[in-house]
Amino acid sequence: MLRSTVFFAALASLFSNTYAAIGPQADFHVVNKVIAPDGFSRSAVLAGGSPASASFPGPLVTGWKGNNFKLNVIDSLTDVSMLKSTSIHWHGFFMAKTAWADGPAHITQCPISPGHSFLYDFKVPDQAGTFWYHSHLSTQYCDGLRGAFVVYDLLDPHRSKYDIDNEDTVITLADWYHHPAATAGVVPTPESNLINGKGRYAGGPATPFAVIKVIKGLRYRFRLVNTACDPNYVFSIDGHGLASRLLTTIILFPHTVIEADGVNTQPLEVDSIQIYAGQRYSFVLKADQPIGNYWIRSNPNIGTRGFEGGLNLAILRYLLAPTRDPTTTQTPSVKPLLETNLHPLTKPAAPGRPVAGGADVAINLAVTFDFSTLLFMINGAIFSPPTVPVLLQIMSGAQSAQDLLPAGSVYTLPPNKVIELTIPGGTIGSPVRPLHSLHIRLSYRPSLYSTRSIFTEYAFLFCLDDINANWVYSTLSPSSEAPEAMYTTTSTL
Ligand SMILES: [Cu+2]
Repeated sequence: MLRSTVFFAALASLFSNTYAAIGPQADFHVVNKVIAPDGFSRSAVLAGGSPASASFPGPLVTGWKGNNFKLNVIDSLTDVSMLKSTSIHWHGFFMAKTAWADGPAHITQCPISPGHSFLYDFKVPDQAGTFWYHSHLSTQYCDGLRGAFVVYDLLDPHRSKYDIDNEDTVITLADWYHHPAATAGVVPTPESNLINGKGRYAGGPATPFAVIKVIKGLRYRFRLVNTACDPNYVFSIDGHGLASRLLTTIILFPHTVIEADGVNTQPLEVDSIQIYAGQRYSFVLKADQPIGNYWIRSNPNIGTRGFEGGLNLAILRYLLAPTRDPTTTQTPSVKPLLETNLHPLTKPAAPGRPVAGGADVAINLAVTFDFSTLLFMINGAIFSPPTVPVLLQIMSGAQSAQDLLPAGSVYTLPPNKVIELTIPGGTIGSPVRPLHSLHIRLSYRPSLYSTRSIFTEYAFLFCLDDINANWVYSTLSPSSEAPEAMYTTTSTL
């Protein structure tokens, strides 16, 4: 068994897409470069292990559970049409005791100015799975600075379910804009949507599709990452959903979700995945169909939808298949991913009583959007970047939340307590049908809680004194959800 796995892994590496990864220790160059991922040339903000290799998406960062990541971000930006400072957020990591390395500009650090560097030095002791990174300075990530980040686990409990899991099984989805974010309008519509950095726009040239290569008979762990600033996507692969499974065999699981946002889940069979900005899913695809080419589809909710003219498509190509475009057709999804059907593989211990109101402290976070100012608010407070980052304000002697800027965005939490957050849905940008991703962070000292809302996302920075502090995060109607569903959400942020 081991020998055959090694053989197939070697074979797969020969049939690879050469997607070079960096990490856990690496220089991370941030540069301006003109690229045309959809056939339209524009200047962009890109990252690379070297200035020459800077690309969109940025380099895949990889490491192992337990690693100490040391990512030295070197700002060499020069293009004044976009932000020249930068800051990078490593999305999904708990950053225990290294809140300073979390990346949100004006919260945990000053932006890195051009000509300077900043070493993000953090440990990942107890997390594994699929993550990502992006600029966390205003809207800069929409100009290109984003990529995937995978933490492998030597003891992955799902390891027996797949044969191949490498750089080539990472699939990034992204929106792409033809104008720099600063001049693109308040809520711009993406001109195109990219799969692994390639795509087409309506009326544009017939640029090459991204090609994902597979070998018949192997099982692939694909790691799907939505790095978009805005859209969500309905992702599917022709011929590899439940429908085809019924036609072939009932033993195989061609499209099985096993991880959501860095948390192992109980296997869940699906035939399409709707994925929102910031979300990640691992799914196992069994390459069990006739050797050939199959369309990979990523239909956005905004921008030019559908697949006319090659939009929102990539190719799944079997080894020995001819090098030509697929002719496959989409079959209706009969088993889409429903997040409420996802459950953690191991049931976490529940803090407090896992019901609404079962925590020591309950805080309601009402997200609203002011159409006159075009600003998001949380409990009526907008986020305006303070001149001194919040973490630095604390280190400079600020003692209470009331002393911290921005006013109205910082909450005091007692240590060693269970905190329940309720984030009502239904408004623009709220968690139900979210427009943007939601970040919740946990770290330890001092007692601080801040919220932000800037254009694309909300972030919550928690600092508690107790390493064993647990979190309850509940949605609008927590009582209707099983506790483990609540905790899937809790632990995936
Ligand atoms: Cu993020």
